Amino acid sequence: MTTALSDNLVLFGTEVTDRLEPQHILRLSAGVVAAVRVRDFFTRHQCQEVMRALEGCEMGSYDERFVQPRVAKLGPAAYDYYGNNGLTAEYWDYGDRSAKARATLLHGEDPLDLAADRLREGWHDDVRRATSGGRPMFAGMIREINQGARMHFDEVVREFPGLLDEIPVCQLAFNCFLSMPEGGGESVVFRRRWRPSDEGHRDGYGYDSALAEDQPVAEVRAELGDGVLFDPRNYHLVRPNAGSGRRVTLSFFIGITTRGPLHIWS
Ligand SMILES: O=C(O)CCC(=O)C(=O)O
Ligand SMILES: [Fe+2]
Repeated sequence: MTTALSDNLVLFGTEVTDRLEPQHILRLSAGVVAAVRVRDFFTRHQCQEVMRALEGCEMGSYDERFVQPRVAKLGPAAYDYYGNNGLTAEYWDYGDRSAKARATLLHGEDPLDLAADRLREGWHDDVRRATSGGRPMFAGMIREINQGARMHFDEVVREFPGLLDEIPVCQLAFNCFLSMPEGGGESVVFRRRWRPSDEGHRDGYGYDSALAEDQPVAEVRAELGDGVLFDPRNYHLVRPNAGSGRRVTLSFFIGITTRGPLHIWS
């Protein structure tokens, strides 16, 4: 017997690919890869077009009482609109308005449709909006994180039990980078999931980064147009921008259910 790691044990790394395949999504779900970076998920030209069209669009933000530094976005997150009886009326209303505003940002087309098409190609099956109480949820916010995001996790089945009609066995975060700053803006994913005892180390939506400091970590610096996927049940954070430029993504979660299609929501 040896205590050394066997050569075929898989560690926690980032895979970079030009083409998304079902294997990437399955390896992320199985937890043997930390992140997948798909090069040129959108072309440079498509990103520039969305950014140009976005100039005429007013962005809101996450609830600033909880999310500091401020994170601007177009479109609701379930996180902000979860009441005692599920999603609030504002979620549906703001979701409808945001989807309309987003629907023409890419030469009159919806960048979410493009992202969903690319995911369908990569998954070899359908991509649908997740439903809550029978209603298709909003999916595909446009989010601007320039000053970083604190370490947190996202796990819909734990944070909002009963929200999704179909329970995903695994949740992935998807971010397509429409604009990247000159430096910084890395996504950092730790091989460490939430534990109940972590609640004592929570401040608002963020957790003390010391909780994950000795764990394997993957750091991804996306290039313009890249699509980055990871399992957000692992603690993750975003490093602040360095130098000029904005960090803007098209973002949603992906639920992998025991049936074929992927389910997406924000
Ligand atoms: O923008 C990123 O790199 C990750 C943001 C995030 O927290 C998420 O997608 O869950
Ligand atoms: Fe997150």
